[in-house]
Amino acid sequence: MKNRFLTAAASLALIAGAATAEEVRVYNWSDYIDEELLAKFEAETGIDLIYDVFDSNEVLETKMLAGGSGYDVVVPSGTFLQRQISAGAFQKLDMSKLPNHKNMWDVVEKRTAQYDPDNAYSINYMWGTTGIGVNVGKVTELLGEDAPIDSWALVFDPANMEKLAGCGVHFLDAPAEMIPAALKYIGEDPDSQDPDVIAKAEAVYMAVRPYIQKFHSSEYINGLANGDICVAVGWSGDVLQARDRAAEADNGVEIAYHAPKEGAQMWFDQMAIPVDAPNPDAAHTFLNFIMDAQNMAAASNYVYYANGNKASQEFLVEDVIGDPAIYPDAATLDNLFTTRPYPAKVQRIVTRLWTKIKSGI
Ligand code: N2P
Repeated sequence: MKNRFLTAAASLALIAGAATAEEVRVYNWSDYIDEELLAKFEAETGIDLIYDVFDSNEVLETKMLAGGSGYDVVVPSGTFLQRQISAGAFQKLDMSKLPNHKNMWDVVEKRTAQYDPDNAYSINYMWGTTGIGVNVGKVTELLGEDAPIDSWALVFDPANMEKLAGCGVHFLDAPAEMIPAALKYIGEDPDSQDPDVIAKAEAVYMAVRPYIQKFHSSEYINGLANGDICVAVGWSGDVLQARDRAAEADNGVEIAYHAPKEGAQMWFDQMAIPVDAPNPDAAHTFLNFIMDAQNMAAASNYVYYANGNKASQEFLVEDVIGDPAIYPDAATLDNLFTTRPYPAKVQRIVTRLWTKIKSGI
């Protein structure tokens, strides 16, 4: 019993030390990191990492606007980040604590500056597209060899959806991406903030609503991989993870991802530090760890999303850096669009419309 010999002051210091053991609380998207990196962070820094996940920008935004989330690092997409910066939800990054910032990629930084001027509040974690994942075998069995798996018509044309309904179709529960996709399908500006244009999405959804099994933003990964569903409107890397899980299970399920040819949304998920983060120092340590070239490459190699880190590129596997669905070539890039945040009044209209679409009445 060594501690019997400790002085009272030393014991108190120990207790205080235990109570203030450094910890960092990170709130990131689900299926978005190699968990070995989390253990590596703790081993390298001695900081306890509490890692929670979400699958909806709206859920994160509610926490950010309410304040007091208790998180040190959060990961909104660009348009949401922009709105939350305006609301004063984040603190400026202290670049002196981020030596690995030199690894970031100017091509992505130019784009993210649209949401966060000078990239003063955030770093890019990953970026990707919103498109369609299919079980190739089932979809061609139901729609024939020329099934339009690379077109929004697959999921917005009721004639296709009627045939697909039996094998299971999931849509993302992400109005800021799903409304623009429907507008793109009917040839409208996907970035429209005009309530009359936005209203046109209602008819597109109502025509296929009976055939949508579920609106959910993360279950589709396993759903596709297991063969429980055959189509999902989903995020690029998530669908590619489903493809991998199916291949690992060796269950005969072949999954493919397409950013639809009519045009697909490109988004940027940004790591930022809430203004009331309990431990901003540890938050910076986490961000700096993530911006290490090898760590960032390990994350992308695991989740099949592109990142904003130039130095990581030499460590990316060919399956990632060489896949235009992940790192788009010029032709693919040409077909991608971005959106701006909805102003508050338009956002209320979008939220109401989405609730109506989901309820189907
Ligand atoms: C990760 C999904 C992140 C992409 N599962 C959505 N911005």
